[in-house]
Amino acid sequence: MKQLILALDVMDGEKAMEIAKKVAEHVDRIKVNYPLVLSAGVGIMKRLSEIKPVIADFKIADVPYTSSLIARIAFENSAESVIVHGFVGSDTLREVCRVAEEFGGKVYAVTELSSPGGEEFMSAVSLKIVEKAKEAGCHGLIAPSTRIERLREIRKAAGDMEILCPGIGAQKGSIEAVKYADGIIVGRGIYASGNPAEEARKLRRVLKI
Ligand code: NUP
Repeated sequence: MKQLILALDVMDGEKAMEIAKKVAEHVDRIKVNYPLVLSAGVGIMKRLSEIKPVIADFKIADVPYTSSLIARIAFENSAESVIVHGFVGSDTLREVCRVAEEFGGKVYAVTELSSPGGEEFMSAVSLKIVEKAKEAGCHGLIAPSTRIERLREIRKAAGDMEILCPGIGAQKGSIEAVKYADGIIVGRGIYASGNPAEEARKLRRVLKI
């Protein structure tokens, strides 16, 4: 079953809860990121996790020890998974996976950012990132819906690893991404619309997920 994941990048905790409750029946998981957690506090993750499983998109990108602390904070605050940058290399990837395992959590590694800048440096190494993420024990990958030809390559290299794709909606990613992805991440296209529940429902229909 392919998933629809809400990227809840609003900056008010109560607003986040309100949107999460409204869209709950149409989305599979909720992804939080710095804008919400830095504004509302880390406790928002536990509250949201009572509605849907929470992915902590902290794009962890530090030395192994510091990265392990960040991952631990995410899991201790009810995250079911964390996102780590793939370019950090094997040692950090392994350390984050080790912490995740303690909590029965999952780790997704960013291959190349969906934004245009993702092509400047990351595209050149993203297939290598796939290999390192797989070796380190990452459960899945984040890959762009904005560059379908890259996504196709990443899927080929990833085998049966889970792939989550951001970019559909505000970043003009292609809905063709759904062919290669296990989950589609949408933020502004849902939460910034007049009717988030209706938008999420429509997206499911358009994406046939
Ligand atoms: O490559 C990535 N692109 C991306 O947009 C990796 C990500 N984690 N994201 C995140 O997905 C981004 O930080 C935001 O939280 C979400 C996309 O939101 P939107 O562009 O649909 O509003």
